Amino acid sequence: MGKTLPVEYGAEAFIELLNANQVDYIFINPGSDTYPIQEAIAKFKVQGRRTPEVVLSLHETMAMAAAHGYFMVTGRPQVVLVHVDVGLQNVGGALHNAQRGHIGVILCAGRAPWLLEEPDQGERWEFMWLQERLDQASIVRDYVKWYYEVHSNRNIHRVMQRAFQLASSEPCGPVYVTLPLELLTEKIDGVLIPDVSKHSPLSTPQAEDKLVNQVADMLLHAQNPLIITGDSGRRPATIAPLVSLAEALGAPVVTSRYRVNFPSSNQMFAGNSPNPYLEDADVVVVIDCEVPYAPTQSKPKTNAKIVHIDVDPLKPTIPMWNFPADVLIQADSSKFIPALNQKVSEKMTPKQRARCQSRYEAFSSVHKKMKADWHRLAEKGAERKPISPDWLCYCINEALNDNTIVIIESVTNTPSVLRQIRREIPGTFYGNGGTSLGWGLGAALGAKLASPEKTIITIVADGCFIYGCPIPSLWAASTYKAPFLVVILNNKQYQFPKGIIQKAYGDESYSAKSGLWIGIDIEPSPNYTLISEACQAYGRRVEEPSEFPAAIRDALEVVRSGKPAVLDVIIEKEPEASYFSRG
Ligand SMILES: Cc1ncc(C[n+]2csc(CCOP(=O)(O)OP(=O)(O)O)c2C)c(N)n1
Ligand SMILES: [Mg+2]
Repeated sequence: MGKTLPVEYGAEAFIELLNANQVDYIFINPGSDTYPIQEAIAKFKVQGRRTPEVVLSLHETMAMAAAHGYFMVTGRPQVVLVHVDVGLQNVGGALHNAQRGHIGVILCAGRAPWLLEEPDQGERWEFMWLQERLDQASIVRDYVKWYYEVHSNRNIHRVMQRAFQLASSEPCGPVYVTLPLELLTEKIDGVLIPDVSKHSPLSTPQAEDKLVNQVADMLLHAQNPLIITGDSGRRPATIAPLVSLAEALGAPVVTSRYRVNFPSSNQMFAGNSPNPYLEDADVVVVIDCEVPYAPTQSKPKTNAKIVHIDVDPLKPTIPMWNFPADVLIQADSSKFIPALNQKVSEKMTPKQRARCQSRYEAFSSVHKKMKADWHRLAEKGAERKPISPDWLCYCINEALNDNTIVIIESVTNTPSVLRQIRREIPGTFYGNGGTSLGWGLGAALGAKLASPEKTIITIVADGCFIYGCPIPSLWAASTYKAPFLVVILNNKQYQFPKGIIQKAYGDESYSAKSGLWIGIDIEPSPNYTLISEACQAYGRRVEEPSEFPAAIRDALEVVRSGKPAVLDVIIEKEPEASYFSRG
């Protein structure tokens, strides 16, 4: 049974429903339709009643990225509140990121008033005719799990409860709710607060024992097993049994660039690309992956046995998802992996154990060589100017501790980040699950709000820094005392689209021969230091490789003292072993 709370207006009912669902933050960009909610929050604060805190988001992209960052750290959906159709349009690609990253968010927007008459409070302004759409939800429909417009305050509690339940049920994702002005300003007596425990997220599936047994047998008979993980580390309970399983089998584990799925110091850690191993593997276990490999780069041999484990293994939101699988299992990996680990250890014969042990030793040597090569790559770049990204990331790694969360949006320099930045502890490393650039700064803000005791570093490419709404993000970081460090990998260009031209047309292209790279150069590079200082952040440009270790130490000091900081590091344009030369 729920309970009724006294409230005077629909907007206050909305706030009480957020309270009931323990929403900590509303990331708001207001408009002519959100004022009843703003007024309700002011009233609650004056009256000493609980209300989510408000983060004024000076761009909607930042609002969504911050809610993304908050969810990825806590697993709890927050609210993004924007202005009618135009605000929703501005959320833009940040919603794509939330959808592809399985991030629970309650996205809300007002709409132009239904009525042409004056509302009870407020006014029907002239621009409201322009803001009404035939189908406002169509702006976001393809990116959300569910959408709805509240039709009556008599069931606003049901609508909001369903929104929370859907956003936080696996696979998690954003949902969208339209809040009509007439309802927010409507006088009401109270709001029914549902018993939240009766609307909890869906319990996740545990695969049948028969399937666990089948996969265990496949692995125990394998000559060359390979494990590929996507974002299984979002559930920290997967990590210890995955370590134990990989060690027992002597099976290499490839991890994605999104999460700590497997400790990088472990001897079975195989890096972040399946390409070097895929063609030799006879059994491939794919866990929680949207895209396990790119078939144009490498693919499993035709007689390899392939297992996919995912809570949503068919990926219905990806129109063509045609990865072959001998066994396609719908299961929560935090339940499946421990069961598989247990089964493998129960069934392993002494002969199999000996084979796994020798495989373990053989792969340990591969791991050691890989690490030594990576180290050499960093050392080789130590004196290079412009700064080598491998050496830069090596220095960042030296400055980290276990209390630091690293958030990356490093585009073509992601291989350097992944090679040099070692993360062992779950929840200390995140990447964007989607592809819309401009995520890193907002995500860092959300992560800092979610874990004020941690130090947050975001490593972003120069293009991403600009897309990432630096003024709104740094302003919010400073205003809401949520400081983080930004390291800009400034290659003064869009290296990725340049690489695409190079791959497509080769050295004989007009672009290559003339040096006319159209739509690529960000030169002169904007003065990111001045932008940072304009937002009460510390800013420093670093061009000398030898200066960077001291620069990051100083910048971290600044951040720990409560001020955001930005290091604009000028790096090589086309480094060795970049995204386009990956193995
Ligand atoms: C919102 C958005 N717009 C455009 C793109 C296409 N795009 C992919 S990579 C890239 C260039 C990124 O440049 P930068 O952030 O400097 O990284 P670099 O390629 O230099 O490593 C662009 C424009 C995108 N993914 N997202
Ligand atoms: Mg760039």
